[in-house]
Amino acid sequence: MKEMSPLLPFSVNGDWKLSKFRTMSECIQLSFAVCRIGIYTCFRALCCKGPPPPRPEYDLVCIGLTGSGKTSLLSQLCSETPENIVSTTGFSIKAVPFQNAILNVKELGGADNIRKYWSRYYQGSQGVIFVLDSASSEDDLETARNELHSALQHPQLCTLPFLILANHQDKPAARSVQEIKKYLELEPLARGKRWILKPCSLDDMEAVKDSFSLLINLLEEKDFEPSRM
Ligand SMILES: Nc1nc2c(ncn2[C@@H]2O[C@H](COP(=O)(O)OP(=O)(O)OP(=O)(O)O)[C@@H](O)[C@H]2O)c(=O)[nH]1
Ligand SMILES: [Mg+2]
Repeated sequence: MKEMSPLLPFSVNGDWKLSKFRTMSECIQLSFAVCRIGIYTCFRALCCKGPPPPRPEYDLVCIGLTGSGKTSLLSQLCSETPENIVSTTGFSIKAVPFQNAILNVKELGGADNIRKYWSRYYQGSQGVIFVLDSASSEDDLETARNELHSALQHPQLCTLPFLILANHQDKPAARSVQEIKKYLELEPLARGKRWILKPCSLDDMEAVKDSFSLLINLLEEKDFEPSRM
């Protein structure tokens, strides 16, 4: 016992050091394992990520009298410079990108001599955008109403969602959306159909984008209500 007693503290101290060493090495191993998992996860995220799912595409037709602002609105939505916009002769097609869909919009020129050919270009449309100038003369508004009624009743369009944009709201003479709604006499013609009537102007493109998002919801058959404003 006399010989053992000096060794006892040394032995306890040695075990303690050994266990401390083991704990430290386990910690280091654990840290390496965590790092390996982290690096592997980052690598997978960066290198093995597949392409994002394709956005659905919809074919739309955009109509409205000349000067109502169809080309201007569509150009802004495509982030094109608004300069050099001229009256559309015939038609023009733009792919308008949104976060959850791509809208292939066929704009038909709204001049008197072009409107009679509109219906030839309706085939294949999945939705309709009708643009009107809220500050136009009574005569022009009446013409716009007649054109809208014809479109709502056309066999190739009558079942499709409609987005009606009461544009030029920035002008002092612009009628309110309530006045326009009354003037357009959408009831009972549009009852049971999917349509949205929204005020807008070129200087508030966020509101225009919101209106298009509602149209996309209708195209996706989400959030269906027979009519809304
Ligand atoms: N103040 C104002 N002017 C607008 C607005 N939207 C369009 N305009 C102007 O209206 C004019 C006609 O616009 P367009 O985009 O060419 O009209 P459109 O409907 O494409 O006409 P067509 O191609 O002939 O059928 C342009 O000078 C535009 O700058 C708006 O909200 N407010
Ligand atoms: Mg145009």
